[in-house]
Amino acid sequence: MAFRDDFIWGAAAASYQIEGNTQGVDGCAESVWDMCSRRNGFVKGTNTGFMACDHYHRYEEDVKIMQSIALQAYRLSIMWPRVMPEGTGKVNTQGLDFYDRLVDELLAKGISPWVTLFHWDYPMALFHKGGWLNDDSSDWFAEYTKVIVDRLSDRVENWFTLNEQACFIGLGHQTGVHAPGLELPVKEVNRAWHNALLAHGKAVQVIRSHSKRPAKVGAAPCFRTAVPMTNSPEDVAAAKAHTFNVINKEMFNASWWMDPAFNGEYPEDGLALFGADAPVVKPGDMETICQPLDFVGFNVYQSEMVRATADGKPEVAYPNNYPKTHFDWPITPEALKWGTEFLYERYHKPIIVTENGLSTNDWVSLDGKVHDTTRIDFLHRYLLGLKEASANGVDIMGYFQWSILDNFEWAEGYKQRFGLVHVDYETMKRTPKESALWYKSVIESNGASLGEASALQGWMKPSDFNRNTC
Ligand code: GCO
Repeated sequence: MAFRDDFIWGAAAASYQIEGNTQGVDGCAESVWDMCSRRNGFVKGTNTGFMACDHYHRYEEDVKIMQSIALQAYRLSIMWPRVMPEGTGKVNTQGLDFYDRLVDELLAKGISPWVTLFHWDYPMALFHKGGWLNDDSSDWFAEYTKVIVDRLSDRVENWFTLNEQACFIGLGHQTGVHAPGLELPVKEVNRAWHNALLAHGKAVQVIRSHSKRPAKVGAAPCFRTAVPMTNSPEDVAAAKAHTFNVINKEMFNASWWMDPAFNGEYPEDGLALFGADAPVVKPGDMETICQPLDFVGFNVYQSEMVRATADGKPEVAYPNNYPKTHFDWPITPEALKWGTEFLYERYHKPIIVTENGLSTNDWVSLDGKVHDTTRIDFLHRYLLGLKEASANGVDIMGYFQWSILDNFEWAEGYKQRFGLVHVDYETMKRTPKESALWYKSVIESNGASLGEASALQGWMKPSDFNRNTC
């Protein structure tokens, strides 16, 4: 079996990374990413997201490009402080109107909007009140969610609550390399973690109870994934264990997010590892967090390679001479095969790939085109991995390439280009890359143009890995 007949082919982007016009424009207030953009050295090259791709003013042109690529769906996010400058209370109608226009424009061009409520642009006004550490933060998020659902749910049917909690809590509150740039002790990190999970649960409740159309809801988490070095049952079991075991006190252990959201409990090994630093769970919290979801969103770019030691324990095999992206991430197309299989086996929900893509350093050639052949090969291989999982019976609903446009890559500034469309940040000129045309042919053939998944075999060579390094 190839991809299902109603497979959803899309691309994604996020408000702060493309919209720009954050600095008071039409009443937009600052987010924690604006604050960190102002902090010297936080973002490479002293770049900021203040103007990004100016999508706020150029959305019509951008949607037209999406249509020319034959996109069926577009995953967008809403900038909370654009809509509610104080985070709660007063609604900024001008800000909300923008998303109204965007949704209408997408629908007019036959593109289905998939809305992410939160993709990291947290209102500064709420950060001043303690942000995710404040135990009222999940109620603030529920209030904001209601405003969005009241306005858009007559047209929007598909929702994601939070994007990558592991990043905005783990990188934002633990290692401090993302906004708001905090380096808190684990106990406080877990407090913010638990509040964000509660926010997810309450948002699902609000969507379900207020949506004007039957709504489908999920989230878009990210976490450490693993692929086995070989297909031996021992290596496969080791890769699975490495994916779900809570192996450290960072926030990238899959089950630390997925088990509460899907099963209503924190995993035992995580509770044991965190001990007194584990989240404080009040009566009813886990019921609030564990709301019925329609799908598992899966953001995936790379995997660790894992093999079994002689006694069956997972061991990471570190790549030596191995192809890497401009970000220095190993290229592991099998992540889409094994990652989706492992998730499906454990949580039994349809899977939608909410992000996947390659960062390069593309430029416009003398002939006026962008020849991004590496992106084509990257997407081709990863999609073959996904096709194989689908052939093996994993219920895969769709795929969102990251990203429609080159954009503000957080602490990396504009250095990493992930787009199907090149953006000249001086002139804001958009140039669809060769990969955009290629992706169109994949969409139009529902993945048939990718060929057989077996072409992927032999990509990962054991000789590319060192046995004893770490
Ligand atoms: C993330 C975010 C995206 C990134 C993308 C590439 O995963 O960090 O969801 O906003 O831009 O993943 O790093």
